[in-house]
Amino acid sequence: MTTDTQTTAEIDGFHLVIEALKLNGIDTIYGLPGIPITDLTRMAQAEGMRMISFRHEQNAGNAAAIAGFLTQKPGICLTVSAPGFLNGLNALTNATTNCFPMILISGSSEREIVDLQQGDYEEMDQLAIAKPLCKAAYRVLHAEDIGVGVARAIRAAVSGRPGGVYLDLPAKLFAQSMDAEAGRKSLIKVIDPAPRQIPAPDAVQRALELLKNAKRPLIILGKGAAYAQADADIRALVEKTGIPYLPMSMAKGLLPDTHPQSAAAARSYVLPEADVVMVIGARLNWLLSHGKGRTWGGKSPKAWGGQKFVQIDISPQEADSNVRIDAPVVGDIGSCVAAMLHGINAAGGNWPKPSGDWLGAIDQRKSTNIAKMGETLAKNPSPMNYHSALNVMRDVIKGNPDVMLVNEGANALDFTRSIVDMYKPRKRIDVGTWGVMGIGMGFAVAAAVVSGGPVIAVEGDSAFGFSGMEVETICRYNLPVCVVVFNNNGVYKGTDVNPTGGPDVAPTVFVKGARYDKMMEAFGGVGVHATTPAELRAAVEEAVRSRKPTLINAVIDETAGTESGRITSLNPSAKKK
Ligand code: FYN
Ligand code: ADP
Repeated sequence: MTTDTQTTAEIDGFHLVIEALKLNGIDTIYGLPGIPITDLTRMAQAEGMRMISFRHEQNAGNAAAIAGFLTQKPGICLTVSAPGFLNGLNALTNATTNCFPMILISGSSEREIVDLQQGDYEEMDQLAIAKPLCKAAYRVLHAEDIGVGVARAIRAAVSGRPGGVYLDLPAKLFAQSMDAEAGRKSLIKVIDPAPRQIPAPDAVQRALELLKNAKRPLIILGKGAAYAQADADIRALVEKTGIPYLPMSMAKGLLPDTHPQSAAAARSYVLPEADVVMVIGARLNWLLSHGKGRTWGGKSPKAWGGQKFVQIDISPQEADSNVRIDAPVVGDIGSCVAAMLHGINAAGGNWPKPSGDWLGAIDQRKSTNIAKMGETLAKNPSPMNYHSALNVMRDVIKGNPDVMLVNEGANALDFTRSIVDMYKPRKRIDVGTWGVMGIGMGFAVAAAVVSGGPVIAVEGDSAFGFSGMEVETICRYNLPVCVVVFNNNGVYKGTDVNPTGGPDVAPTVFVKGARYDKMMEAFGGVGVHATTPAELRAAVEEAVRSRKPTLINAVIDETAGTESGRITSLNPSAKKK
């Protein structure tokens, strides 16, 4: 459909923005209409873009961010000024922290009034506020600069280490008009937005030498490796070297979790014991105990110490951020892994396999942990607990490996990560680097929009609350999303009591016996109240089959779970208990 402005000799700012995005292959906007961008949302739809409207900008922002991760194109989030912008900013910052490419486009109030602080409608210096919280931030004041503004935002989001970009578009810009031909000529189709970065041959050689001489090598795959979409080469690198690997949470499925070289079930053994660790697209941050040891769940295994590290990363500044990196390999993961493979192939059959002792010790740990897990999963307690419920989810994902799995919570996150095996790359998306709650429904919407296939969101009842209103969005767009709320009546558990005996419940406790399923029914979706694994199984399988928006209120024993899940060590009060 073509609108009036386009057929005349003039083109306005609204249409230049839309055309600039479309020219760069961007076909979807996640956002929320309002002043001054309501017409932009209407016109984008009229011009054939998919406009997914949310109920809160943070969820739209999370959707855009994960769409960026899944597609390697910047996800676009569109918001109104000041408060809407701030709501979206949370997701933009989270995207930047997670290295997801995203562009937050916000309308803003009149510069002249904002800069003199004269009290405009939704007055705020948005550009200044966004700048320290994202990878790059730009403002466009003139219609003829829209092409450059969008091009710069795209390049900044996807080149090098991906991240979040803020694009500030003042209200006046949209109404500006210019000669249509000149306007279209001013738009830029970005050539090679994320140029390959080929690693230096000597850096590759240094890394190969270190690996070759390792006695107890280990590979850690992070979400950067998943983002890179170099799946076949990564698998070949792991298999040709025979090195055991550990997937970070969103790298699960890069190789199937059932792969014999997966050391996931021996995590706390392999991390301190390895002598050379090759980290591919993961940072040695808190999730890897800063490369130093100390771990989780109240355990205190020996510090790592003495390991040598190879780190493959696109950011030259990442190496040495926590511990010495003996062989940094800087470049895009596709090129780096290809170069490493080339070196390994060149060694022909002479590439040494890791020692039998090392592999045997890992296998032993794995078998013990897997057997222990098997026993726990086989139990069928009443009421249902995390394990008996997740045993069902594990089977469903095994039977439907293309389903996208969204996961957030504390125990609901930790148990799902270790119990539910993933079989394909980029099928598991979760709380990421910050361990942030609230990504659930935004991620679920985008996963359904991007993949076109079924999505299951395993949600703690607390985590679900942060984005729960988007079940209306799921119903409105009729998305094949099945939300499973693990309902144990509270944050961590539902058993805390107010020590004063006063009328208020404890801060961690919710309404007991809440029926989250009714929320989905309110908007025309399917709601199911499941109290047994059999009921849960039937409901999830039906949701995946029917593709109807579904919310299953899975009632979990309110005494199940531990405070802070597996990261008790970060919670002073849990440590004290
Ligand atoms: C893993 N494990 C298994 C399996 N997979 N056992 C049997 N079978 C299978 N398939 C074992 C694994 O060896 C560990 O046991 C244990 O299960 C847990 O595995 P996990 O989850 O990989 O390991 P761990 O130590 O919890 O990982 C640390 C972590 C993780 C920091 C990477 O906890 C994490 O990602 N946390 C994020 C938490 C978060 O963001 N929370 C949100 C905020 S919650 P052992 O080897 O015996 O240790 C707000 O309160
Ligand atoms: P995880 O949370 O899974 O451990 P992180 O988010 O900590 O992963 O790390 C991802 C790393 O991957 C970042 O250091 C980032 O620079 C890097 N990265 C992202 N994309 C690429 C890419 N295409 N090539 C190389 N490195 C990448």
